[in-house]
Amino acid sequence: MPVTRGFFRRRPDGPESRLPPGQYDVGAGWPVLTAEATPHLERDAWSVRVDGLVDRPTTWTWDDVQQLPRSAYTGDIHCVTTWSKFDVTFGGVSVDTLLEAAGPTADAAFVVAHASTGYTTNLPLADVTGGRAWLVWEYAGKPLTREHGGPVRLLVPHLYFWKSAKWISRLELVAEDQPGFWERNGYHDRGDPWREQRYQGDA
Ligand SMILES: Nc1nc2c(c(=O)[nH]1)N[C@H]1C(S)=C(S)[C@@H](COP(=O)(O)O)O[C@H]1N2
Ligand SMILES: [Mo]
Repeated sequence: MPVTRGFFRRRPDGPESRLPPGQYDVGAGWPVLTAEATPHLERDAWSVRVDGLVDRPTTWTWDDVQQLPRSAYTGDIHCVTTWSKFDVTFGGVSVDTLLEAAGPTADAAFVVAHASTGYTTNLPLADVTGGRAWLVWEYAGKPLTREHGGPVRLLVPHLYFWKSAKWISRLELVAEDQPGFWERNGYHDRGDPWREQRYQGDA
């Protein structure tokens, strides 16, 4: 996408830019980035559990999440490998809906998102509440494909995309931040693209 990249590079990164610092517009494609083998996970075999520091540990199956109020995200996503993708649309359920049911305790301050494959990533609780995080099973109106985390993945689009765990199976609420897979390997504990929090030690 040389034309698009040139267009954005002529503009300084500032309030007018849609691109966080150090990012480029990947265009129409959607790269697949996975540090593990893509699982074959049938919808009927999938479930997600919200547990840890909650009053009511709760498990939802595929049929269960279909009964919840639908919530969609349309906007941009940003990968730490420097691609950003504009105007993507995901459909699913707000993480707020799941947390309201499970009832985080007063001590809950962070979340460890677990994938059924073993991948983990850590997030401040504040980053998955307030309408900023979803469990999604649709992309552009179609079922989310396996390689992109289907049947259901986490979506936290205001943070770098490694925080959006594919094949989500569990949200564990904890009191202290616990680095996940990439965070133990040097990536930032929060990962805000606008503050360019790529690596441990970045502001
Ligand atoms: N379960 C799981 N989730 C994951 C990963 C992974 O390896 N396993 N990779 C992360 C990384 S580093 C990125 S950039 C995004 C990539 O999502 P995509 O392949 O749909 O573009 O998924 C994130 N979620
Ligand atoms: Mo990534």
